[in-house]
Amino acid sequence: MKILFLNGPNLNLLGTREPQVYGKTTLGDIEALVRKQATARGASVDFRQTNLEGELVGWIQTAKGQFDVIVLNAAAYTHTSVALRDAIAATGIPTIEIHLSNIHAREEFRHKSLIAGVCRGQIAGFGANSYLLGLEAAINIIEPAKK
Ligand code: CA2
Repeated sequence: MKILFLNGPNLNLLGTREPQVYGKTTLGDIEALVRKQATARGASVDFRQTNLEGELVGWIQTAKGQFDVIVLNAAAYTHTSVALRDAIAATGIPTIEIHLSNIHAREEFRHKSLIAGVCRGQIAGFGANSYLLGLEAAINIIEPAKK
């Protein structure tokens, strides 16, 4: 089970600015939590962040054949990027959209996600736990729970 976590612009600032909105946990702390849970669940994880839209597009394109699922916090590009949407659709790799905050309870411009329609689903509003829920959703796509 190979899962690619991608993080968009300004998420490198987590824990250092606006703690009232995004909490005090850094992206490094979140990565450590994700890695710990992934190890326990037998999954391998690649965890990346960039401030560049084109770099995200490139990583999504080259994930084909390398990863089973992408878990994506596209940050502000969620609301603006047709290029990201097209890249997700083109790879065909199941992609899970995640957000720390509940984007639907915030400013109107954050309510619209341009990538939601090409993602398997969206997890938003659970802080750092959105990443762990994203990991669980990814594992469940790769190995569906038996009923
Ligand atoms: O809630 C989320 O995870 C977001 O993807 C975060 C983005 C925002 O544009 C989306 O609407 C929702 C912002 C990430 C920037 O994070 C910062 C962290 C600390 C200080 C400043 C920005």
